[in-house]
Amino acid sequence: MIALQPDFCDIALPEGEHYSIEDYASSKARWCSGCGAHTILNSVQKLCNDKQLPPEKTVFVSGIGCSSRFPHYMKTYGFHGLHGRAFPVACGVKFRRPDLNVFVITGDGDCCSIGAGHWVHAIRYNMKMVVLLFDNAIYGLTKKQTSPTSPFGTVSNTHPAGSVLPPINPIQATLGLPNVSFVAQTVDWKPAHLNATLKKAFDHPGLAFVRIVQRCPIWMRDSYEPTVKDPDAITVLNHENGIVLDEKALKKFRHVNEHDPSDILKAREAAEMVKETTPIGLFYQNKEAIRYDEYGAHNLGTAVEDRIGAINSMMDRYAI
Ligand SMILES: Cc1ncc(C[n+]2csc(CCOP(=O)(O)OP(=O)(O)O)c2C)c(N)n1
Repeated sequence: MIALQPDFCDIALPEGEHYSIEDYASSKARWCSGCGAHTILNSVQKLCNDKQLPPEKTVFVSGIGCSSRFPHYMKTYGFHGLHGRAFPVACGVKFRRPDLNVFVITGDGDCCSIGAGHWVHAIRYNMKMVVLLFDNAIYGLTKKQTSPTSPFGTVSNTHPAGSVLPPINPIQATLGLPNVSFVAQTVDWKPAHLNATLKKAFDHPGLAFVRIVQRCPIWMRDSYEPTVKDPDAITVLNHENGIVLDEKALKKFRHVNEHDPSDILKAREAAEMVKETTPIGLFYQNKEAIRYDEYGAHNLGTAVEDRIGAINSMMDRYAI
């Protein structure tokens, strides 16, 4: 395997200086009151601060949707792109600028509907980045159309009599892809778990896919409220190599299952649990999966001179 220079992302601040949370906060978020995106934003700013990420070395790439407004609220580089296209943009950024910390912010419509093809290939490329799927199970920005993750029977503007197809389970779908290397799930209303999940994702040497079950109080209150209110509705996937909570935080959950994240077959089994409960934690991690960005940093294994030579000989074919 080709190795990257080891400390690409480590840009030290001058002695004695450090970034504060305010250094990552930009304009006031314009999401609805009670929207889960607010807590995710706080958690991401906390992560940036804890990790002391240089804002000029950090980029948030999004598609289109309420959630995709995220880059506007970070005082880092950002790219609020085209619907469903956050993945190819982020992969392009990482491929050419491996020194940057890259985050993808995408909604369930953005990722699992119009962007589904890009989602598949980004997982397989496994470039080092953190992907946050804000899953509110509805198209929020366009005011309540059925999304691929809407629960069966969801009443929406596109399906006034209730949706008729079974939803995509993004965890299960991602775990079915080749070269998948990190799949986790959390919920926006459990800050200790959310923070620990983001930290684990950032530390992963590859693409960390995190589905965040997100509250949309305007269009989907009935869908998430039982999970928020019922302490029996969540099951923590616990393991020393998983998302580790301290004893006090772990005690707040009634249901804790041991789950070894190195076992992909067990991970796929755990992904099936969604029918009875909302599992949160690290489903799967493989730190050894091939990373396409490592090849990009070295021109896919070809020396620059070879590439220039190839271009010149191609051009020569057209010379008279
Ligand atoms: C090519 C294209 N098709 C459709 C739209 C309209 N559109 C904007 S946002 C959106 C859905 C967003 O839903 P989701 O990704 O779940 O994000 P949320 O708003 O719920 O955060 C759609 C269909 C668009 N902007 N561009």
